[in-house]
Amino acid sequence: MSELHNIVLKILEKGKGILAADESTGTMTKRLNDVNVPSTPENRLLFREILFSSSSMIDCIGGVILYDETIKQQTSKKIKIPELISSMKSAPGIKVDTGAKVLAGSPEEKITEGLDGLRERLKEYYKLGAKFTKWRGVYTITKNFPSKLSIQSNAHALARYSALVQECRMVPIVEPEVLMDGDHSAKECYEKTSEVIKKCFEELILHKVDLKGIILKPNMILAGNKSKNIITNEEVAKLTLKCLKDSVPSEVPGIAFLSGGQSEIEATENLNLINKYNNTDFKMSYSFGRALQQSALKFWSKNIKDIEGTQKVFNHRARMNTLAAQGKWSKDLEV
Ligand code: 5MM
Repeated sequence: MSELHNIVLKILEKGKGILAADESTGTMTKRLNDVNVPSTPENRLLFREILFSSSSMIDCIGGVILYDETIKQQTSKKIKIPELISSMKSAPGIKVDTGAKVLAGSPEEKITEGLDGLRERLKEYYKLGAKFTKWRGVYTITKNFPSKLSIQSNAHALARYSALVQECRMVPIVEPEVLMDGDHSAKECYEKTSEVIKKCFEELILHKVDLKGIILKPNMILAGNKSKNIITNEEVAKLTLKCLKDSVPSEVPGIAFLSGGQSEIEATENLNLINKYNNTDFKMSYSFGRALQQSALKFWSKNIKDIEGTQKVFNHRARMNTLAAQGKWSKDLEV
């Protein structure tokens, strides 16, 4: 079995998922400001160190996606962050894109940048202990979007990124995120997500990426957050499964969903149903940012010295999602 395939299986073993703690400084500042905590490097580290040393890291979190600032930081006890994560039997990962910028030729859309100098940055991250990486392409749904240009150019970037990452012996997380923003129906989300994912695999294959050594990080199939036609959780799960079954090659070992602005419980409930109905060979887990951290951040902001209390809140969410990744979650466990 290849080294990369092994890393994927280890990250997603026994219902484990991924903690997406790769908020750029701008996003993290917004998250902290929303709960009235000043966004300093020390505070960003403090909150993240609390999460990374929680007990659920050992049995629930197979990998943590870090941001450039965090992977180079040390804990209060002078332990390097990637070492702390590895000591919790989890894999350190790193976001390597440099953000979504205006797409020339279709200025209302975005193209993710970061390919220039990537090979050299990857070598540095590998030395720092990273076992996997992440790159996110973003797509909006409106009457005319996502355009062919945005679908094609983001797929091309995701594939070039993935090939470089595998060359450097790390697992690429391929994240094409079709945003939930808008009044589109679930049917439109299904159609656009299918088109986006199919194009990504066309490019990944063209760039000779080993599909057994990647993790796909897609959105679930949801109606837009301003849509009047909300669908049930059962329908979300069934449409999501149908979309992935039709558009993801069977060699791909693992799929780890983003939460995309769903509430914590909603994301867990949908993941649970996806696993209950899973009729594919894909491992279906989570790579949540907001849906893993929201309540812990809220608690911590009001009890900044209460490390144990914050970890209790985080451990609960991680455990609920690991149960959901095995189709074993139920609402009564949430109390
Ligand atoms: C954690 O948020 C990530 C970083 O976003 P920025 O680069 O904009 O700061 C983000 O890429 C995240 O990994 C995914 O979108 C999934 O996060 P959610 O919150 O949707 O699960």
